[in-house]
Amino acid sequence: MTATAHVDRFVLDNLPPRETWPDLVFETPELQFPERLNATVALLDRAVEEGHGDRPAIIGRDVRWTYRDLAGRVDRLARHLTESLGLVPGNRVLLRGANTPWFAVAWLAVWKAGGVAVGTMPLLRAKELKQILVLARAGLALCDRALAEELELARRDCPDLKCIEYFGDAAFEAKMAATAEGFAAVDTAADDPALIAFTSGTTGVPKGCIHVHRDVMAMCEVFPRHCLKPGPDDIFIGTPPLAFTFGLGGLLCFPLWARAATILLEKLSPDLLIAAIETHGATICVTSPTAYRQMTALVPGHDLRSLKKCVSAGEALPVATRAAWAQATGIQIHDGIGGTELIHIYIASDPETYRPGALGKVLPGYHAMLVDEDMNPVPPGVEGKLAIKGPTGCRYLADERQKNYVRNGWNVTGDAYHTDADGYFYYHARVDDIIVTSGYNVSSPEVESVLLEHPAVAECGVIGVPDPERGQILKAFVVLKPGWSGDPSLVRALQDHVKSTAAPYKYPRAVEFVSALPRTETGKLQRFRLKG
Ligand code: 3UK
Repeated sequence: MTATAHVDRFVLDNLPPRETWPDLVFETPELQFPERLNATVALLDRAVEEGHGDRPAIIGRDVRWTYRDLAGRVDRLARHLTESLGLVPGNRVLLRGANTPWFAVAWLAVWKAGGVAVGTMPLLRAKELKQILVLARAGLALCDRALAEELELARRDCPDLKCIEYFGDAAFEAKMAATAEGFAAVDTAADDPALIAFTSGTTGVPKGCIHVHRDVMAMCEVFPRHCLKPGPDDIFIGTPPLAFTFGLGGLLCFPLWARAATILLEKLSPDLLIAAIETHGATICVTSPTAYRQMTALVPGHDLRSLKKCVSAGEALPVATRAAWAQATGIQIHDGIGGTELIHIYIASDPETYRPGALGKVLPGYHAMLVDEDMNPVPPGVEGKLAIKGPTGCRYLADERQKNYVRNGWNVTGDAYHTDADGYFYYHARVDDIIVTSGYNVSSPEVESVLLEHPAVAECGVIGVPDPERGQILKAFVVLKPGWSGDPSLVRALQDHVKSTAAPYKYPRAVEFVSALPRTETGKLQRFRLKG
């Protein structure tokens, strides 16, 4: 192992004990990384050296930066961070902003300067920011001026936070313009920490997942290389926040890795996203299943001829959503499952070989198996929990829960699936979202998927509610499409639809019509909030 470049050893010293790490395996040629690796050098500086300097890199509301423009800004900010703000390698920098060009610069500059980026979702409140600041012991924050308020509130209780640098206004632009050009990248080791990604967990203290420079490059060498296959002429667009590793990969690292362009726009609702695809001629869209559902109805009003590929992740992609999108656009979605602990996608579907109802196959570089409670493999067709290992894996920052996630060297994600004889993985649910009713196991996403096939249903969520006779019964919360009214005859029609499409015990005995469903910023349905 080569020497760390980290002068501040906080993250290195708070890695989990070695014996609780997952096995890391680097089997394919593209996963053979050098010992010294800086993600920004590999993704950006190398692109300029290779002659891509004049190609478009980042397109924002009112900017269009080439690779050279972007590299220049990254260098200035990296210089400012180290020379004016005193950043030393290993320091944590809290990052807070919507998806904007300067927010992207912040990530890349922190990496280039050897810092550890701690991304935070734009909607987080002071209380949550404070938790993260304390856990990551961040001394510095780069924050979009528009999101100052909650961070200023959090700051009062965080004496370690010495400095907040605000970007996104004229004062900052002036500061950058006055900073000298060029910056020599910190010569980080491939396994020097580059980011701490906090999980969008629903309960308890957030868990910080440590990822090193090599992990950033490994995520590019798996899903994009083997499945999405972007090229320099592609233009990415989408919604996941850069603070969510789904967005960090899909909207920043993958485009740079491919020497392609990325469109970073704030607050993209489905109607704005579909309009932006058309205006900018985007070729690859990265978003959630809900957004595809909501955009489907809007397709007829738009010219989407530029669009070639679509990525969906974050929660299950129902068969009906995939089919309706394909019908409207001719595009079969790349469904991918990933996680904050693994950094990005490890099982995905390829439009050419997808099977209806299947999530997809394990991607080259990862090994996956389905296991029972005792970590014994289960045969095809039988429900089991996913155990996965590959070039990336779970390393929580000083957290006892490390040993719940890693067992015998495998990452155990908490999701149940079955496989078929050809190695396709069929997603069932998070283990916690499996409902036991009258002794039968039913998965929420499966029933939701069936309900979504009914023409009246726009969105739905299924949970188990206590029942004296059956243990639990299924209850569906349904958002109707315009023009439908939630009366008792529709309740019966929805129940009959489930009974006739799936095993009858899977039908929801209770149905409630609602105007919206609670979702996280990462696009996940919050079923626990439906439980009230
Ligand atoms: C669920 C899915 C079915 C699943 C993520 C792509 O979602 C990401 O990370 P998180 O840590 O959550 C992980 C969990 O979310 N899930 C994600 N994708 C799918 N379920 N089908 C899918 N396609 O329970 C998983 O364990 O928030 C996704 C890339 C990076 C990510 N961080």
